[in-house]
Amino acid sequence: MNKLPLVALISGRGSNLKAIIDAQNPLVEIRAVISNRPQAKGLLYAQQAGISTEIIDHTQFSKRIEFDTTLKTRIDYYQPKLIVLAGFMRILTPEFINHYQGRLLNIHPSLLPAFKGLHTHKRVLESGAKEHGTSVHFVTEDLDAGPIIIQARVPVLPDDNEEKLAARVLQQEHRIYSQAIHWFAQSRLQLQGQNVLLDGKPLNSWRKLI
Ligand code: NHR
Ligand code: GAR
Repeated sequence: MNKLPLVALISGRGSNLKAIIDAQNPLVEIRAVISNRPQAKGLLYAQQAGISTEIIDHTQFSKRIEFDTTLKTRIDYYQPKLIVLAGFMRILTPEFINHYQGRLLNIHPSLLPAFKGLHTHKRVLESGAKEHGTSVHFVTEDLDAGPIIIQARVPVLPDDNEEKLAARVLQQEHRIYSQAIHWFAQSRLQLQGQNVLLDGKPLNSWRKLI
């Protein structure tokens, strides 16, 4: 069987990476994990699993494009068919994004298009919203606005704080990221312009929400 070669980009804790590793999907081969932060805990999960790791410290680059060019060179060394952002915290330049058109995924901690950007849990709590969640999307130039593949929702509870809410969302992240990767590895998932196709058919909103 042909395994899907994958490279994961991380910046920190790496719980999404761990969930992908622990899923042990026989269709997926994680070729490398690259972090922009030397101290990222997620690197340890990769090392424990015998996966190659690299650090490309963004603070060592004066321009975004230089960081992105180096990152691209290192990613391409592993010849991945899929690149996943797993808690990766650097905005990527259009040149980088275009190079990986249709094979770059991100998991974002909100029900997109609501709450793009950073600090989503805090902002959701402040907004008084009754529900929250997470989305996996294809990455495009527009920040957190690429076509959505799959979402999961969670309730916001009366005694929630940022930590409790984040933990509830995170459980769902681990589930839906593995699902999206599995679909991609089965060659069932495709980006066509602004549409996501599953089995050749556009995904409509109720099929995205699980
Ligand atoms: N790049 C592009 N072009 N498009 C997207 O949709 C991207 C992206 C890079 C990362 C993840 C995203 C998220 O899920 C992501 C999506 C970082 C920032 C950010 O502001 C925003 C969104 C996301 C990731 N980063 C700061 C920056 O200046 C740095 C913050 C830090 O280092 O802690 O790059 O939310
Ligand atoms: C996750 O909640 C992920 O959705 C979010 O950061 C966390 C990373 O956790 N991503 C972003 O906010 C991207 N800007 P992890 O390192 O344990 O996977």
